[in-house]
Amino acid sequence: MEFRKLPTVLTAEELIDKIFRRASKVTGRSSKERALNKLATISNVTKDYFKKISQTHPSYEELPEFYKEMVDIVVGIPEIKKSLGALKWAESMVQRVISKGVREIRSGKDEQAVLKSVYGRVASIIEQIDKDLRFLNEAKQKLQEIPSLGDYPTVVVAGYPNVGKSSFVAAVSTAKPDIASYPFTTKKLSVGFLEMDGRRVQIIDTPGLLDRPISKRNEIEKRAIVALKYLADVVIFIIDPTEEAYSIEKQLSLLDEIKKSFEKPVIDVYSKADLHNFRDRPAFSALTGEGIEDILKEIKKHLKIE
Ligand SMILES: Nc1nc2c(ncn2[C@@H]2O[C@H](COP(=O)(O)OP(=O)(O)OP(=O)(O)O)[C@@H](O)[C@H]2O)c(=O)[nH]1
Ligand SMILES: [Mg+2]
Repeated sequence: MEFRKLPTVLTAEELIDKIFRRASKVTGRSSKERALNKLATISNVTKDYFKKISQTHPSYEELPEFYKEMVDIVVGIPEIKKSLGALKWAESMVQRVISKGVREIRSGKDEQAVLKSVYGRVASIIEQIDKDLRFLNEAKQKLQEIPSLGDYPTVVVAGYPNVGKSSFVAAVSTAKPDIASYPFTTKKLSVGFLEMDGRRVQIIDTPGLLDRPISKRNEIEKRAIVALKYLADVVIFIIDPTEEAYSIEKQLSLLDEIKKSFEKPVIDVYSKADLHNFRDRPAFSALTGEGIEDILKEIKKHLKIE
């Protein structure tokens, strides 16, 4: 699925401008012919524009579950459908106004008067869907945050905020996620790749999760949940035992919750090994590189790449 190909959507004002600018360039041998040609242009430009927008949206019901749920989280499938429906409505209204204008000109009505009235009515129809056009443009921007995934063995990295998930993903893969010293830095899923014995594996960095029920989770946390639910072949659960931001107890409770909810293999590891001496589970440091090889081996075992 490629949401990056969705086109920018013009506002009503921009679209009206575009349509009438195109119509203004139209010529004809007589005033009547010119007027008819203008109407044909308005009809075509509008039709093509709406078609371009609708056709680039996928059929949402048929998307694989991961994408369907992501679209619902980031924008809402019913809302997108409603706005696409509004475009369809506008399109048929515009065509009706044009047909009427064509009939009137052919039956001898003053073409300038007809044109003026058609312009007014077309503009008013498009203004009525301004909200929908703006919504679709915002939706395009948000949908672009949904990563395109390949059909590769997949590692999902999860844990509390600020524990070093993004630093791990950056250390082992091609991904360049945001890393910062404050919690909730990562707000969307990002995908990187690594080679394991010549095989491609994808690794997904997720936003930090707090230990709380799903019904209390916000839109950003839900992205992590969806990745765990649909994408993970194996989960790397990162625990920061320095307790700088969150207690080990809370982190372990989240680990438990994840193990119970998703029934996926989970490898739980300590991060920031350069700052502490806990070694009752694998420990790594993204800073010094200590322990990273061992964790990659562990992943390989779980993905049965050997
Ligand atoms: N000393 C040390 N600091 C680290 C290590 N890994 C990450 N950090 C620091 O910990 C902070 C958080 O790192 P991130 O990788 O952004 O953590 P995150 O889990 O992705 O955080 P969120 O996206 O907010 O959930 C940053 O200031 C990092 O520089 C490490 O191995 N050693
Ligand atoms: Mg992060």
